Amino acid sequence: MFKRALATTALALAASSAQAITIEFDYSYDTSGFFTDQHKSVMNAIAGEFGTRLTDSLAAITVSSNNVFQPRVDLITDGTPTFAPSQSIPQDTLRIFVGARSLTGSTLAEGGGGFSAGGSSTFIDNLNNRSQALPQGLDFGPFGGAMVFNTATTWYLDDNVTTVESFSGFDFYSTAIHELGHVLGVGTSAAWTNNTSGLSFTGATAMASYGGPVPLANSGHLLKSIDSTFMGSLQEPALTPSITAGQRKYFTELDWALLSDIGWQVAAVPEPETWAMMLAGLGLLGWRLRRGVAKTA
Ligand SMILES: [Ca+2]
Ligand SMILES: [Ca+2]
Ligand SMILES: [Zn+2]
Repeated sequence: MFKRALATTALALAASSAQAITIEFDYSYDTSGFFTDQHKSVMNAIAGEFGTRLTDSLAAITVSSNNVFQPRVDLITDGTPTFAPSQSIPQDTLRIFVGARSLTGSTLAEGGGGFSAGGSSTFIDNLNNRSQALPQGLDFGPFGGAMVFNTATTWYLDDNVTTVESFSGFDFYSTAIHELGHVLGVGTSAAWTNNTSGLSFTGATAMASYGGPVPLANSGHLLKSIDSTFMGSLQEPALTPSITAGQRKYFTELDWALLSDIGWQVAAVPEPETWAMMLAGLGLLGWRLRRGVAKTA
């Protein structure tokens, strides 16, 4: 239903003048071998899409013998956490550790982030906001985070996520962009909390998009009955609590507005053909709560 032919009009690549974010997915802790080339292809498409539309400026994280940063690579809250070795992250880069395990109940995946660190206050401050505008807590600037997918789920792996076909199973792309929203701070950051009032999100960009305070289903998700738009078509946002088998959900304008309100610089809505290029990867070469997305019957 979002299938579109390439337009014949000339296209200005407006996004190319902005500073793109590099999204690195780190598979080195995928010990179960969940991520096949098909999975990685979807993740690469997402890295292209989000890396191009997020136009922020993130300071580098540079570790030393005194300044230690160990990203958390699991999202397990009921066991011993696993941290990666201390590591630096280049400027304008987000490093997201991805893996899979059997998740209980109806949870399809979880996303969030955390780390263990020690060092100077300047170093620690930079881990928390990567030189975003002060005061802290309004402009979220993480190192990246972690995402874990349920190995027990029957996933649909689309070899071209710009087209929607009939499918069974749960859409890996839709689930991954939902979790990426959490990694980027939706429901998991002080900037998010500071823009909520009870079960309403009151960030200015989102309110302008929705037409008033945006109703939430819980502290980290939009109400499922909300509609926004993707490429001009009405769609349930990506950041509602659940998705149905056979359902594709793209990141709607309201989802992007949430990111804008928690401090991300977001490029203008791309033309459909630009968006397709971004997905093809051609556009441009503290502890936070974990959040899940559930499946609906
Ligand atoms: Ca497709
Ligand atoms: Ca920012
Ligand atoms: Zn969620």
